[in-house]
This record gives sequence, structure tokens and C-alpha cells, in this order.
Amino acid sequence: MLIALLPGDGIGPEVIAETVRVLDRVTDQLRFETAPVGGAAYKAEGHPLPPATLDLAKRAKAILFGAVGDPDCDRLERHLRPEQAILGLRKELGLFANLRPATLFKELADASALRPEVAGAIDMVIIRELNGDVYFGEKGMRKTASGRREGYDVMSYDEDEVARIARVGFETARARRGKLCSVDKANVLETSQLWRDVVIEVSAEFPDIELSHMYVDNAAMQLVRNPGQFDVIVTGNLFGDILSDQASMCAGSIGMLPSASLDASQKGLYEPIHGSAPDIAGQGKANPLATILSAAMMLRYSLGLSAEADRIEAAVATALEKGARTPDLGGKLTTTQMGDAVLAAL
Ligand code: GGG
Repeated sequence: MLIALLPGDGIGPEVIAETVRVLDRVTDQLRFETAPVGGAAYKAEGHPLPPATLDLAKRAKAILFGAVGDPDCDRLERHLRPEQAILGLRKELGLFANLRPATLFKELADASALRPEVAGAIDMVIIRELNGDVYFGEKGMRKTASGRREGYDVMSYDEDEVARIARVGFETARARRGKLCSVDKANVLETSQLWRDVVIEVSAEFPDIELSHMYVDNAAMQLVRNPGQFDVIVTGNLFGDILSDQASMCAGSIGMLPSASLDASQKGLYEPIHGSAPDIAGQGKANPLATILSAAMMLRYSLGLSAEADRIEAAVATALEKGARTPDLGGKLTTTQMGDAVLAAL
């Protein structure tokens, strides 16, 4: 099975390298092809998502993605910035459903930003819509009548976009504890009012699921106050981006959270939720576990290799149990040593 490896920028290549070592250990059914993406692709080929990279992503059975973002590219025109590569892949491949499990490994209770009695209960999936919202609405920079610069990003969702992500939310809740919380800002935003109306309409198909609604500001507070109340959260692109980063600190570190971005047929792009962390790139300080856990999701969701996925997740838990910690978790292991610890547990 062909896997597209898109390591990207900053710490992306380091965490992907450890993940490939782990994948090679659990299965010989994968064939890897690597292509540049993000700032690395811009520097090599003049575009963050070159046609050959997109072609590889389309041909592959699944995509393993590192991270994009490069301070050297900050002043480029928006369509050439590294982040456009991941937005382009999501749009071109129809990857509309981003699943971000946030679970606190019991061994990491000390690393959570929360009090131990609160942190112990974290086991949720945040589902972030990926193809709409301010990310893809009309945007630009203009001058007001009085000559001031004004930036704008239009937030929009149509009802079909909301209904399809709502169904992913309900189905995910059905396979877990049966609770779905839809997060919006319906007291202020028109898009959120539509979001809430459509989620309620779709709920008629899922009478067995307990549905609740929460404003995003309250959700941010509840994630810290009582994260154990959440089973599945479904929300829009921008709110999901922010809330899942917040949830990652409850789960110990942003270096621990994997993600899957799926299309309607379970083809997927798998990546850690963290970015390229240019400040620590090349120093062996990055935690590869979020990428290794993303690879486990890839085996389970896109490749039908659930037993191998279970083995990887168990090995990560064992490595943590034995005290393996990168600096983000308060330890001293290098990226490669953390990869070694997972391999040893396999
Ligand atoms: N691995 C995640 C990553 O590279 N994130 C960089 C980024 O800017 N992503 C945009 C987004 O997630 O909305």
C-alpha cells in the first residue's frame, strides 16, 4: 500500500523519520514515497504544494504529514505561504472531517496543565470541520473610505457542509459513549445559527445520541473546568483549531495529539496537530509521539490494520510508563531516543 510521506518544515522531518521506523517494525505492507511540501517545497520548487506532491497525495492510499510553517516565508504573498499547502490538500482531496482525539495517558497526569483530579477524566474526540469557515471564505485587504487599511475574512457555511460533519460527529459518538456536544457562537454569528439549526435537524437521524450545544467561549472554559463531561465535540474550522490546541495542554502536551483528516471514503491525511516549531527544529527536542499516534490512526482508519494500530498505541503507553519523556513532557530524551523507547516497547 502506497503511503505519501510529506515531512514539510521545521520539526516535521524529524518526527516523520521516527514514525517510519515504527511503521516498518509493525508491518511490511507499506511502501513510502516522499515529496516536499510547505516552506521546503517553496524553497525547492517555488510553490508550497507542487503538482507532483499533490499527484502523489492523490495516488497514495493515505498521507502521513509532518508540519508546515517557516518564518523565512512570513512575508510571502498568502498563496505562497507554507500553510497554504495543508489547506490546499484538505480542499483538493475533500478532507472535510478532522478527528482529534484528546486522551490523557494516565502516565502523564503530572504533565497535564490541569489539577490531577480533573485531568484524570480526559478522553474525548474533537471533530473539526476542515473545508469551510473563515479559512476558505473571501478574504482580502482594502482601504476604507477614510483611507485606513482593513483586512477581512468572510465566515460562511452552507447547510450541506454542516450536515455532513454533524453526521461524522453523531457516528463517532455512537461508537463511543453516545454524547455529542456541538460548539458554536449562535448568540452572535449567523453561520453559527445555521450550524445549530442543521445539527438539530440531523439529530433526528440519531435518536440514541445525547446532543448538547455550547457557545465556544463557554466550551473553552469547560475544557479546563470539567473536561470529563466531553465525549465528542463537533465544531467549525476556526473554533476546532483553537479548542483542540487547548485540549492538548490538558492532555499533557501538544506533542501528544494526533489527528486524522478524512474524506467521505475514509481516505485520509494523518498529522500531529502541532506545527513546525522552528525554534526547536534540528535540535532533536521534538516529541515524535503525536506523529507516531497519527500513524496508528492511519493504520486503523485508512488501511484496515487495526491490530498493528493497537500495538503502536500500547507501545507508546509502555514507553511512557517506563518514564520516557521528551522536554515538552518534562524529560530529557531526544526525538530519536523517544523513537527508540517506542521500538523497544514493540
Ligand atoms: N501538523 C499541523 C500543521 O502543520 N499545522 C500548521 C498550520 O498552519 N495549519 C493550519 C491549520 O491547521 O489550520
